[in-house]
Amino acid sequence: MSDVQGRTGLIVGVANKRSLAWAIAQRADAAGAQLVLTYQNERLKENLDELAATLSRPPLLLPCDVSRDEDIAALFDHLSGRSEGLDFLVHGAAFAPREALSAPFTQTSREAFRIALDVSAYSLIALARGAAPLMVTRGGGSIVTLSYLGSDRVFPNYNVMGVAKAALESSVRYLAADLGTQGIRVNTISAGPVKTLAASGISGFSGILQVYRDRAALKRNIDGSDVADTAMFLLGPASRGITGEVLYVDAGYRVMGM
Ligand code: 0WE
Repeated sequence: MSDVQGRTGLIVGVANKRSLAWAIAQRADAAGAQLVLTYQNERLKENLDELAATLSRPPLLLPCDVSRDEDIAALFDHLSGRSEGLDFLVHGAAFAPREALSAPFTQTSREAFRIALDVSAYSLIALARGAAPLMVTRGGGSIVTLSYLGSDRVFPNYNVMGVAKAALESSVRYLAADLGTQGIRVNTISAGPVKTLAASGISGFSGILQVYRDRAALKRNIDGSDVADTAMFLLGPASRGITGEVLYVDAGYRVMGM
């Protein structure tokens, strides 16, 4: 029994078993939520099929490449035809072309900038717009997205993703103001670094993990379960008075002065 028990939620951004969106999906499923999960393309669908089979309730799997308006329209067309509406949305999609995460920031191309902000920030606005009417039928809802402190501070190689996360966090505040009148809350979890598949292969990533472990108040790194528990709080009624916020799930890294 929990806050999201009997609720219906859409989770976007599960790419593999190490995705933070997957950690949230597992926890929401265990808590009794009915889930809709999206996959970006047919190659990733096979992955998601295997993961979905491990959940206690079979989720609905739908295609959605968040950079395509047609995909987002088709997703919400499908969900509108189902009548039960939507109680929550989890957005965990992010992408920047690999070269933009290794070359000097001044080398960021117009195309890499466009892709990073489109996939990682604009997609939240488009998905929130689609989800809002379905949430209104349920008397309100909760939207949670995933961010990183690179929005505010410089981390080596995070580069244009930092710019995208700044846009994402600002979008959270504007969406919270816009959708608050409909009883829809919008918040973001700023997670400490986790060795997801997206992060592996980033040069210097284990160095970042080590700096976090050394400096964080709790002297450890965080994992998917830390993020998932905070997500349950933000998705459920316990956080009913919170919107437009950035919650740091970083073992206390950000508050340390040295
Ligand atoms: O937001 C992220 C990762 C996002 C990400 C990762 C990749 C790798 C593969 C976006 N796009 C891509 N594109 C690829 O081709 N994080 C918070 C994790 C992360 O990524 C970093 C970090 C941290 C922390 C990249 C450089 C430096 C630090």
